[in-house]
Amino acid sequence: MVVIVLTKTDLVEDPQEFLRAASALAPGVLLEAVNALDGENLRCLDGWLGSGQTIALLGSSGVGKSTIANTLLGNNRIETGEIRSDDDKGRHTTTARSFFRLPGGAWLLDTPGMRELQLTDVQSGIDDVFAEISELTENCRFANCAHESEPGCAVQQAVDRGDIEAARVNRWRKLAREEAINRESIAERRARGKSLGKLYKAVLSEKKATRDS
Ligand SMILES: Nc1nc2c(ncn2[C@@H]2O[C@H](COP(=O)(O)OP(=O)(O)OP(=O)(O)O)[C@@H](O)[C@H]2O)c(=O)[nH]1
Ligand SMILES: [Mg+2]
Ligand SMILES: [Zn+2]
Repeated sequence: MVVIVLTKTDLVEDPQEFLRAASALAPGVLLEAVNALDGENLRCLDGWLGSGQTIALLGSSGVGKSTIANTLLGNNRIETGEIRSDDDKGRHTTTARSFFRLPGGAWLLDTPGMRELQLTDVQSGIDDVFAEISELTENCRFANCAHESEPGCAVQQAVDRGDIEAARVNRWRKLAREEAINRESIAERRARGKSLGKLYKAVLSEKKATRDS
């Protein structure tokens, strides 16, 4: 489950315009807008922070991931960094993943700002977010349709009719392609005998260490 959290509402007059832009990118996705410095304001996230939940904060450097974590934790134990004044970008303050147990019982993973988002195993997520497009693909004439310029492509026809925005189809195609490439390279990596097991183990032992400390 993905929730888009817009931060820094206190710095704009009307966050509505940003909420609208975000929801246009991904119709149907859950959205919240917060002032990450204000605990009361973060109460809107409580629904995802119950006992037994594990959540990860993802986003570019400087957006306020660690600030959200600090406010939820009720202290300032995680270092945060002012954004650069010249280009408003973050300074990559957080450099490693870390796990925290929140007062409400959830586990929170703070992560370094993304330089690049790599997708893996997200086919079902793509199908959810672009449900209307993946449904259409079932009507393409060819089972292996690339939805570019094939005859009888139901996706292209929907674009031509004006039923779907071409830009949305492009975003979908880009993600689908990236997913396919990553899926392939992961399969190769696994075949070479490396596994993600190490990473999972590290996360689990960190989780355990935090719980025991
Ligand atoms: N006014 C305001 N400032 C915020 C808010 N959220 C974060 N900030 C500020 O934005 C700057 C960056 O916040 P961080 O929490 O360090 O950002 P981050 O996403 O953890 O960044 P990296 O660790 O570099 O990936 C800090 O100066 C925060 O105080 C907010 O909702 N309102
Ligand atoms: Mg951070
Ligand atoms: Zn097609």
